[in-house]
Amino acid sequence: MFSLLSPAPDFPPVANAGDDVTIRLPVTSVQLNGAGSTDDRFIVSYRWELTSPTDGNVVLTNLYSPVVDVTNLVDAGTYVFTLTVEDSKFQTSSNNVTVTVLEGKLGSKKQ
Ligand SMILES: [Ca+2]
Repeated sequence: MFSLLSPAPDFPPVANAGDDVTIRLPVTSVQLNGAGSTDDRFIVSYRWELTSPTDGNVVLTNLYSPVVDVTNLVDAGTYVFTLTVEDSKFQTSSNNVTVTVLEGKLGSKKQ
């Protein structure tokens, strides 16, 4: 039963890690933007992590902000990053974004 005395609802946030990205070597960096994440009140924290692969030397800079800089994507392949956001009521939401790194153009392969 709804009562005016009950606490105002505070719905969970909705994380949005942005669109999937494809880059081609020798480009080894990309910026991911989670600013499209929403909440009925406000989001208090952002956290980015590399979910897959779990090894490697990928570097995330400013991983506790809406926009993260990813560098050192030196190996061609598929990388999955997870953005987790938390609202003022400690409710969380996660969303993945995939970064595909393609080999360089034919004739420019690594030695
Ligand atoms: Ca909320």
